[in-house]
Amino acid sequence: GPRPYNEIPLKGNNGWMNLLHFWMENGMRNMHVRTVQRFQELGPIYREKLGNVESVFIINPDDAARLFGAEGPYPERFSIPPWVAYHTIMKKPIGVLFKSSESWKKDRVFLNQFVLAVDSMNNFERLLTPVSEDFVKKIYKGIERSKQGKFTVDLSQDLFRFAFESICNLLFGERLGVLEDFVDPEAQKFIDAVSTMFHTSVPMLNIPPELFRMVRAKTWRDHVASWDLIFDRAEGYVRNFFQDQKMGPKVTECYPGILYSLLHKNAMNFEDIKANVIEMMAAGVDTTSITLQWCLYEMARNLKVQDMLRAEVLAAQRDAQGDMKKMLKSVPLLKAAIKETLRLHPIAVTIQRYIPSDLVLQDYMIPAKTLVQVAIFAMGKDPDVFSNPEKFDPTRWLHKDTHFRALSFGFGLRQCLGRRIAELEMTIFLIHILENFRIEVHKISDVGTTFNLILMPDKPILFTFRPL
Ligand code: HEM
Ligand code: 2DC
Repeated sequence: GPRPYNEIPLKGNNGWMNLLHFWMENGMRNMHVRTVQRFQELGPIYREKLGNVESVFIINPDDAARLFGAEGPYPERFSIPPWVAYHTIMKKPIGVLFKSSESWKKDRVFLNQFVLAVDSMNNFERLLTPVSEDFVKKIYKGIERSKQGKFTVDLSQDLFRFAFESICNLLFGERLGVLEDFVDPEAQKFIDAVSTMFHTSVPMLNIPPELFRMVRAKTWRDHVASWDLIFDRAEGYVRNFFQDQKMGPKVTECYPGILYSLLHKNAMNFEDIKANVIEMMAAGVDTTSITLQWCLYEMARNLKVQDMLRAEVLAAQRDAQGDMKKMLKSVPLLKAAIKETLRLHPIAVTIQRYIPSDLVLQDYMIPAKTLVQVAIFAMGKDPDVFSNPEKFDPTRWLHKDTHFRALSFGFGLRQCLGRRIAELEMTIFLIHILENFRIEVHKISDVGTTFNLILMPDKPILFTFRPL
């Protein structure tokens, strides 16, 4: 029979000592590197105790397949303790991100129709294209102002604004205008609060946040302040939406946004809709913007790939004669480039599940309720899974065996709710950039990755844009 659980390789049995070492080595911001090292030391499965969290880590696509095959009808992932603490203590309404069992399922099935289903996607292109067009205009302005026929810039702030403008236009069917020269300080505060909320989550990931709260630690106070701002601003946007509705419902044949269609179905109560809209607003800022930044970076360092992608986009443009929906169907390599970007630079260091029943992995018996983490950052760099893993090669995703290798948005019923939105938003953005500019990195230096709950570049990246 399978080997017992406690024989799974483990380094350091005392979770608190491990955490102490981890802190001293500045390991918290290097969570991703740690997983890679552990697999090298301990093999394809290991256990880890950090503070009061114990889990099993796996790296092989076949093991991931087995895990997701056994996730059951109500898959559950690790809940970020400070997020749960904030929502519980402040009595904030929760959406799919925090719900479980039937109440999660009910929200999720309803939301899927409007956010993830193929039909709903038809409406989104119209709302996303103008945002990308504005972004392109902004870069042209920069080129003009520089008077050098090129523009060198750290794009991270503008990409955050782009992502925020995009998700808000999808939700509310209304432009905020944060890509204009004058940026509404309230919008900027929201964007900054989401980043701070992620950043301040890290120290409280493996230590009960109650401890931080008891000693009134700055981390906890900053964390609370950023969630408060997120809720306050998001509720403000929802309220404005209502006031505008009262002035006269939108009488257009145009799609008025996700919030409108959720409200008009009369299937979910207002509190639940609001909680989910707030989660989508917060989820839609850092994720797509950071991924786009990495994609620009990889294209700038791999000019041959950039040329191939541009050739595909220009050919698609000729065929489609300005019809973006048609174009979106003929850019397979560009879509593969997004997958490839997320392989090398995932947002989530792992995808996790609590297994509902006993499960055998690598011939070890793992008991029900254990937290199992698929280390997707480590998988993306594993030469046994991806040949020449360090190479940015989108073609590896075309016509090859990619079984349980594309996990950047998670898997199954509990996968990313915003997946289709994110993919569409990023594809439309990259089409516009590739049609207009050549992208270079100002200084060729390796940019590393840091763990701010989500993985992100460890330093600013300077891009140079030249008109084609
Ligand atoms: C969940 C990644 C963009 C909303 C997740 C999960 C991952 C992820 C890995 C966990 C999935 C799992 O456990 O299987 C990403 C990446 C993005 C992105 C890589 C962009 C590049 C977005 C956007 C939205 C969003 C734009 C806005 C609608 C959510 C929500 C959940 C989630 C609400 C929780 C779903 C649930 O628990 O049912 N995302 N995400 N994400 N994401 Fe995203
Ligand atoms: C962080 O050890 C590291 O999409 C932990 O848009 C395990 C873990 C659990 C859940 C993951 C989280 C990690 C990273 C951030 C994720 C989150 C699930 C959803 C969230 C991946 C890997 C994210 C960024 C959502 C956040 C929405 C929120 C702001 C309302």
